[in-house]
Amino acid sequence: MKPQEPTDQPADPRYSRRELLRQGGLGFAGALALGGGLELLTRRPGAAGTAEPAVFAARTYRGPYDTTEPPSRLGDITGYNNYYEFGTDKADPARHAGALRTRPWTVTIDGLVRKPQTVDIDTLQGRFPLEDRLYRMRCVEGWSLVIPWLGFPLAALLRRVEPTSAARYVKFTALADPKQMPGVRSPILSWPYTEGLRLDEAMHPLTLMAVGLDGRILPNQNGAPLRLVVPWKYGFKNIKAIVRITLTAQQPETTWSRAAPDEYGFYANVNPAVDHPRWSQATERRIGELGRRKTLPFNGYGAQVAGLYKGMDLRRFF
Ligand SMILES: Nc1nc2c(c(=O)[nH]1)N[C@H]1C(S)=C(S)[C@@H](COP(=O)(O)O)O[C@H]1N2
Ligand SMILES: [Mo]
Repeated sequence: MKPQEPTDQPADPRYSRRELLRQGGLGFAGALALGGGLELLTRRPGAAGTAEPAVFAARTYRGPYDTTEPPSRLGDITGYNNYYEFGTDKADPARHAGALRTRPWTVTIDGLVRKPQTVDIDTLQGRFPLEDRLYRMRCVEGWSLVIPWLGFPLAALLRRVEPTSAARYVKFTALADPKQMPGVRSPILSWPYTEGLRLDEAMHPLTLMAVGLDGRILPNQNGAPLRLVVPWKYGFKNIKAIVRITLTAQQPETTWSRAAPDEYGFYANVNPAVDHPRWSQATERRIGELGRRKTLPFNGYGAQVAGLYKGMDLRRFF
């Protein structure tokens, strides 16, 4: 992951916070949000990522977990991506991920749980009320976006499968299908892509399983049909195209820390005080903005999550 600079584009006024507030009655939009998301998510996968109008653009994002910053331009969120299964260029996922078949799709939840299961994605997402969450995302390469996710808390899923008292970590595994994913045919990373969280991180209310974006079904390039979102960590923790969630006693191996253990740690908490060996992490470029802004500890979520790491040396556990 070498740092790459995006082309700067002016923020699309349609997605500015002020414009969203101006367009819609807040209460009305709020009431619509949940039902609308569910209805749209029952659409065939072909509806994803098309240029259809943003029916639910007047979303409110006033919940306790939402940033008050304006969402990034939708074209940047869906056009500037990291997804090495489809290539290493930022434009590759938008170009190639559309061909991925995301239905039918099953997710296996296993390991140290009382109720292991393999469940169809539509059945799985139908079990939980979907929530809108406007989160910052900071890639380890030094760029960031503000993304309007739709999903459910990972905690809700985990409670349902009943982790045993021996479970201490959660391991996530992505699809690795060389027939559908050209990047998997080359050894740029060890496939399948895997990630992991400590169980308390996984249970934190900010930790989201995303199935949608901007009120619509998740575009393939953003990780359809199921993708992890942990907003206080570097973007590479946010594993896309999840097929398996395994509760473990030991800290799982993760793709990027395996590829370069001195550069990418298991924790990967956003930390402006700990530089990447090859570049500074003190600042970032918000895609769509000119210049750089300061990177915040825990990506600005310190008040909610710093307590998870009390007493830990965050330079050592980076
Ligand atoms: N399966 C998979 N998930 C992945 C990646 C990947 O290459 N493969 N890239 C990660 C990285 S480095 C980042 S920054 C984010 C990017 O998410 P976005 O493209 O939706 O913004 O996805 C993460 N999830
Ligand atoms: Mo990243």
